Amino acid sequence: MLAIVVVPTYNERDNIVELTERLLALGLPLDVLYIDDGSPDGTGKVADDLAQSCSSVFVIHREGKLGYGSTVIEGFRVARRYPWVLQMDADLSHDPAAIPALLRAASDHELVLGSRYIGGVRVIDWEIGRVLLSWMANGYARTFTGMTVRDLTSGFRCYRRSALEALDLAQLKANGYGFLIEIAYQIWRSGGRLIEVPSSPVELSSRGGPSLQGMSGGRQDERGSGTACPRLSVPIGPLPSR
Ligand SMILES: Nc1nc2c(ncn2[C@@H]2O[C@H](COP(=O)(O)OP(=O)(O)OP(=O)(O)O)[C@@H](O)[C@H]2O)c(=O)[nH]1
Ligand SMILES: [Mg+2]
Repeated sequence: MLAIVVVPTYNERDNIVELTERLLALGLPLDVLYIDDGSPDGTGKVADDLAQSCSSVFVIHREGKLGYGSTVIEGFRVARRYPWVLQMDADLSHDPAAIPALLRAASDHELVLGSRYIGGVRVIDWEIGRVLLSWMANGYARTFTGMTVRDLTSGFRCYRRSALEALDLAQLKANGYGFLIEIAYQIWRSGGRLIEVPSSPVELSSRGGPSLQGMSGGRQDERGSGTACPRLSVPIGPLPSR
C-alpha cells in the first residue's frame, strides 16, 4: 500500500517539523506533500528543509494565498497517482496516530472521514459557538443531502484513488468548509461508500480490515538526514513547482 498525505500550509512554521516527525514515526509507507501559499512566516523554507532531508517529503510552493480549497485541489492533482490520498491540516489539530485507522477503513470505502463526533465531541481549543456552528452545519448538510455520516466538514480524510479520479473538480464552488461537504456529496452521489472513524486514536475501532502489519519498517533516509523515512515502493517523481 502506498499513500500520500496532502497538507495545506499557511503560516505553520512552528508545526510542520513536529507534524512530519509524527507522520514518519508511524512507520507506514506514506509520502507527505506540503502545499504552501507563500507563508510570510517562512513555512515554505522549513518545508524545503524537511524535503531536503527526507525523500518522502515533497513541497509545492504557490505564490499567493489562494485558499484552503484551492490548495487541496492542487494536492489532488499531484496525489492522484497514489492508491490512497490522505488530507489533513498542519496545525496539529489532526492526530497522525489516527491514520492507521483511516487507512484500514479505506480498504473498503471510497472516503473515510476522521470524525470529531464519534464517541462525544472532540475538538481542541474551540469556543462553544464554533462547536455549535460546526455541529449545525453538519446537521443541515445531512438533512439537505441525505448523507448519514456526521462530520462532513472534517478536513482529516482518506480518499480512494478511484473516488478522486471520479470527482468533477470544476463543479466545486466553495473554498472552505462547504468545499469539504461538496466533495463528500459528489463521492456519495456517485455511489461511493463513506465511513467515519474517530479522529483521535483513543477510541480506535476494532473493526476488521486488512492488517497494516508489514507496512512499517522505517529506514535511514537516502538523503542522509538521520531521519527514519518510510520506504517508497513507487517513486513519486519530480513535482511541479511554481
Ligand atoms: N496553502 C494554503 N493553506 C492554507 C490556506 N488557508 C489555510 N491553510 C491551511 O489549511 C489548514 C486549515 O486551516 P486552519 O486555519 O487551521 O483552519 P481551521 O482549522 O478552520 O481554523 P483554526 O481553528 O484557526 O485552526 C491549515 O493547515 C492551514 O495552514 C491557504 O490559503 N493556502
Ligand atoms: Mg485548524
